[in-house]
Amino acid sequence: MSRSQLRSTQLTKQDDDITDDLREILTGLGKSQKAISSKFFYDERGSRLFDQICDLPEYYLTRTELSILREHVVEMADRIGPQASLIEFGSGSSLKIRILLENLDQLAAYVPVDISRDYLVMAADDIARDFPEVEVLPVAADFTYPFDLPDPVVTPVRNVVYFPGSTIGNFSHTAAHDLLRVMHHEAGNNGALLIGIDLQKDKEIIEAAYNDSAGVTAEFNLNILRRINREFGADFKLDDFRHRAIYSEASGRIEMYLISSCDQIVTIAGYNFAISAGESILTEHSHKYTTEGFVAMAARAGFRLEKHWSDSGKMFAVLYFLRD
Ligand code: AVI
Repeated sequence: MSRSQLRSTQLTKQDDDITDDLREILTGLGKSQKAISSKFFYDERGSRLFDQICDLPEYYLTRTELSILREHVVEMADRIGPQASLIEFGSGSSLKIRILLENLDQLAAYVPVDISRDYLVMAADDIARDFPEVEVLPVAADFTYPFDLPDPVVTPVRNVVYFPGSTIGNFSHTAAHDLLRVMHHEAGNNGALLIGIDLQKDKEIIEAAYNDSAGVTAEFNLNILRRINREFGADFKLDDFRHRAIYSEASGRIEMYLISSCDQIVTIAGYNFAISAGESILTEHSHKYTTEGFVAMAARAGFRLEKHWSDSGKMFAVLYFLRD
C-alpha cells in the first residue's frame, strides 16, 4: 500500500455543521458582552493574515519559540527518545514541526490532527514529501474531544503530544484543563506532552504584539466580520468597527475586541442586533502564563514536568511533561 492510499483510508471524517456555527454566533451576539468565537478567524484569508502576524516585529511569540526549539532540540529529542509517535494538535506545515522531525530518532509516526480537512491533507502531503522516511498519518478531527489514533506500521515506544504556538492560551482556563485531559488520554501510558506557552511579562510588550503598527492584527480581527458576512449572510459594515487589544494584568490575558464606532443594527439570518457606539464585540482571549501556574494546571490534568526551556528574556517557554 502506498503512503497516499494509507493517508486517505486512515482519515477520520469530520462533519461540518453550519447550523451549529450559526447558532453559536447568534448566541454570542445576544449576550450583554457580545462575543464571536475566535475559531471563526481561520478561513483562508484569516490563516494567511495569521501567518503574516507571526512575522511581525512586535509579535515576539513565533520567533522566540523557534529560537528555543533551535537551541534545545537535541536535548528535546534525547528526552523523547527513539521510535516515538508525534501527535501534533493542529496541523503542521510550520517550521517548528520540521525542526523536530529533523531531529527525532527513528520516529514511528507523525500524526497531525486538525479540524480543517483540506488544509490538513495539504500540510500532511508536504511533510510526507519532505520526510519520506516518516509515516505521516493525518487525522481530521476536533481535537478538543477524544479521537481515535491511527495504528502506525512501527509500534511507538511512546506517544508525544505536541502543541506549539501558545495556542493553549486561546482557551479559557477550564477549557485548557479539559484539553489537557484529552491530551493525557491521547498520550496514553508512557506518553508525554511538549507544549509552547507565552509567559506573563510587561503589559507594553504584550499589547504591542496584538496592536501592531502595520495594522495586520486589526485586519485579522476585522476579517472575522467579513467571514460572517460571506458565510452566514450577515451585513456587518467593516468600516464601522475598530480593532483593540487590551492586556488585563489581573486575568493574565489579552482581550481582543472589535469596537463599534456608531449606533448600528446588524442583521444575521433574519435576526437583528443593535450595537451602540463604543460597544465591543469580544473576539479572542490569549492567556499568558507563569511557568509555575501552567505546571500546576498541567499537574491537575495528570502531567508531571520533566524539563522546561526558555529564552534569555523569559518571554516564552517550551515545557516537556510526562504523563502520570
Ligand atoms: C493562535 N494564537 C496563539 C494567537 C495568539 O497569539 O493568541 C492568535 C493571535 N491573535 C492575534 N494575534 C495572534
